[in-house]
Amino acid sequence: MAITPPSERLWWKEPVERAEVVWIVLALVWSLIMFFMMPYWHVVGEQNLSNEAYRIKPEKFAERVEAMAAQYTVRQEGTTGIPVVRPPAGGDAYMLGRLWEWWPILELEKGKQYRLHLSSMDYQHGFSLQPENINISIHPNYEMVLTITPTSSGEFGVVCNEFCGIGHHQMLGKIYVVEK
Ligand SMILES: [Cu+2]
Repeated sequence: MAITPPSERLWWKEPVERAEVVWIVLALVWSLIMFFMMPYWHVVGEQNLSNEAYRIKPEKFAERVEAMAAQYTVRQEGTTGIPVVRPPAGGDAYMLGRLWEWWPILELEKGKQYRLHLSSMDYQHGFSLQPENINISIHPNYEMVLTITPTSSGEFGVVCNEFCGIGHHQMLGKIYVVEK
């Protein structure tokens, strides 16, 4: 029975079974490979974002997004009334997440670098850029800043991939990348 002590009191002094040693070594080697793959893929595979995070109040962030929209809106998206904003190349671009939209729509220039600021007004949202598959979690009170350079032009979708309530599936945004 397990609640009684082992019959051999010095049970830890027994030699480890050979097969067990093999498995421990295999697991150790594999975990070390995975450990070093993380920084390796960050540089070579370009799989992780080199993002920065800052504290910011949602009201403050909303102010900045609205200031950008007020200054650089170039048109409205169809009949939706959603502004399409074209921030200056090389500058700051803002997008906010809230129940249930990514706002506003951005228009960026191919080959130009931008500082893309992302934050949430309410709950946790996911910023998933499709079809590029760039993903980052977005939280209220934190501003995530990504330094990005669009390498291809076209229309890119932003999908929320953190479940955020009844309208989660409708939480979409858009980024246009245009050639100069
Ligand atoms: Cu969401």
